[in-house]
Amino acid sequence: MSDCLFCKIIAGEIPSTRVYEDELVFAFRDINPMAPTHVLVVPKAHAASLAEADALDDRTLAACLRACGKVAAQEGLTGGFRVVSNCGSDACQSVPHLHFHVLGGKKMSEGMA
Ligand code: DGP
Repeated sequence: MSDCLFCKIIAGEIPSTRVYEDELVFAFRDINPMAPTHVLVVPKAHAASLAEADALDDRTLAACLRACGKVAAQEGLTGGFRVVSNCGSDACQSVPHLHFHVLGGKKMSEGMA
C-alpha cells in the first residue's frame, strides 16, 4: 500500500534498522523501544492487522511467527521473550500494518493488559 508507513519501511523508502529479512518477512528495531530488545516483525505483504489475516496466505503468517523466534535467537534472548500484536483501537494499534512486537532482555511484568 503506497500510503502505509511499514510498507515504506519494507521498501526502504523510510530508513530503519533491519534485524532480519527473508522472502516474506521484514524485521526492524522499534523507534520507541519498550524493552532492551524491541523488534517489529512484519509481513512484506500488506494486511492491516490479525483481523485481516485472511488477506495473507498461510505461508506468510507462519513465516512471521518463525521469524519472531529467529529474531529472539539472533538477539540472544536466552531468558525468554514476549510477542505482542496489537489489533485495533482497543489494543492501541497505531500502525495499520500487521506487526509482531518481539520484546526481551529484561524480566517482563506478569500483567498482559
Ligand atoms: P502498535 O502501537 O502496536 O501499532 O506499534 C507500532 C510501533 O511502531 C510502535 O511501537 C512504534 C513503532 N513505529 C512507529 N513509527 C515507526 C518508524 O517510523 N520506525 C520504526 N522503526 N518504528 C516505528
